[in-house]
Amino acid sequence: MASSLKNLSEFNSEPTGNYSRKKIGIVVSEWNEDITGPLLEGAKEALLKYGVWENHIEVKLVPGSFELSFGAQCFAKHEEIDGVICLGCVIKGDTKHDDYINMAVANGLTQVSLKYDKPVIFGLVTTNDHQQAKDRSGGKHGNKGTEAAVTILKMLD
Ligand code: DLZ
Repeated sequence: MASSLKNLSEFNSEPTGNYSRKKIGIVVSEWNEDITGPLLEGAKEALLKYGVWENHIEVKLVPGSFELSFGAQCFAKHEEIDGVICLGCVIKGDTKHDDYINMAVANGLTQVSLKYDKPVIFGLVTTNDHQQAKDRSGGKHGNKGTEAAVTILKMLD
């Protein structure tokens, strides 16, 4: 369904597990922080709502989305971490930089996830403009950070 017709954060099913012992790392890009800040808030709020303890959520900042893969690896290599959420925002510009960053992040996070056998969630907002990003970070299309948190809990079930 086209995103114009749907709040993207409406889920078919909720996470149902007991997540009180789960430890989650969240990597957040500082680039476009007016978007990534609300993504982080949405992710943390959802983790707490479904029972993850606050002191089991650790947040690391990275300068830009390109650095999310390295940040994810820093978390994933620690045995006590159960999974990693990566949050960033890449907005299309006049050049193809967004394609390169988005592809690098998608590939990098996939590699980290498979190497460490843990869920690593792609919470990257990739939009044509700033308004579309606002709409997806607590606006009319929901919050991709919330979606990323729900996704990691479902993957941990
Ligand atoms: C350089 C750059 C540009 C042009 N745009 C974005 C963006 O829209 N979103 C984002 O998260 N990061 C951007 N960056 C920074 C890169 O992700 C990265 O931090 C730098 O290229 C240094 O490796």
